[in-house]
Amino acid sequence: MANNVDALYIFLLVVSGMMTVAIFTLVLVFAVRYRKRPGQRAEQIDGSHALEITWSLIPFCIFMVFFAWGAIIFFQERKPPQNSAEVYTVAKQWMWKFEHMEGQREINELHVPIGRDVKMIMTSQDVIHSFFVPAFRIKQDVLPGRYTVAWFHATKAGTYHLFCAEYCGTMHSGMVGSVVVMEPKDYEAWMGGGGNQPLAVTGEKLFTELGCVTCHRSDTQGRGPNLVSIFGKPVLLEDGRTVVADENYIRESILQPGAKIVNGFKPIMPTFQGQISDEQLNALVAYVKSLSQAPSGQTGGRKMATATP
Ligand SMILES: [Cu+2]
Repeated sequence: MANNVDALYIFLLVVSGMMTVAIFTLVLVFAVRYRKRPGQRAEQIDGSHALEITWSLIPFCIFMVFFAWGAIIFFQERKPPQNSAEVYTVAKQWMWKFEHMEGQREINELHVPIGRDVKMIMTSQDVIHSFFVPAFRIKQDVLPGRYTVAWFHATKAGTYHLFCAEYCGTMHSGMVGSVVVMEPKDYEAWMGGGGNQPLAVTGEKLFTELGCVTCHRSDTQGRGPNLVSIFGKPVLLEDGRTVVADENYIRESILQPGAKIVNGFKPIMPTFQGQISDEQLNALVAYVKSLSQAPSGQTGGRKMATATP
């Protein structure tokens, strides 16, 4: 992606440079060539449609190239590929907290392997931050109260700067870190240590502890919707709207259960706003997502927790 961004940027620079040179050259040439001479009078010109159409159409076409090229890159950068490795990210004054699906947690350092698509699912615990890795040419605001997403595919081993690119308070300039890109075998070795609990398993435990499991059952008897295989699918709401069950939808349904009531259910779920941390919320979202993953998915198709009577 970085190469594409650079190519567009260089194209913009070259076109701007050429236009600047052309304009200044013409200013000088015309100033000399059409300078005032004794006895000469100005001639009235009534305009030329051909000329006006030409000087409108050519710049228009050039700008449309900027637009189309930029839009293509924009959509590529916005849309993480399916089956990306996911990293849940919580930004706060003034640090970056990362949690891998396998359960590894890191602060201000993010380890990733070469050649894998990595999707960052990010939220903030306080103010607006911005996830910025200049070497990858990605910058994405990180907001409190919702998820934003960025993704990258690292191609070269090394350690790359990570910055917060949104002024977020006194120590904003210290909110820096690094992305460590490793050879796959080094990454496996790094991952192997620690014996961490996968995020979805943490989520499953919370799902039981918080009592979610008593209403959200995998059979049809539950007072809440069955959550198996809902992720990424359209959900029909009580008011007739249809929304896609993405990360933000699951997040909102936990924090503001009344915001989007699923068709056929009653607004009886209590809110968990202020009662669970962003990390716990991420674990719950990861768990609900894991209920929809094919057995070949990264955490394997999980079965839904069942309430013990
Ligand atoms: Cu910040």
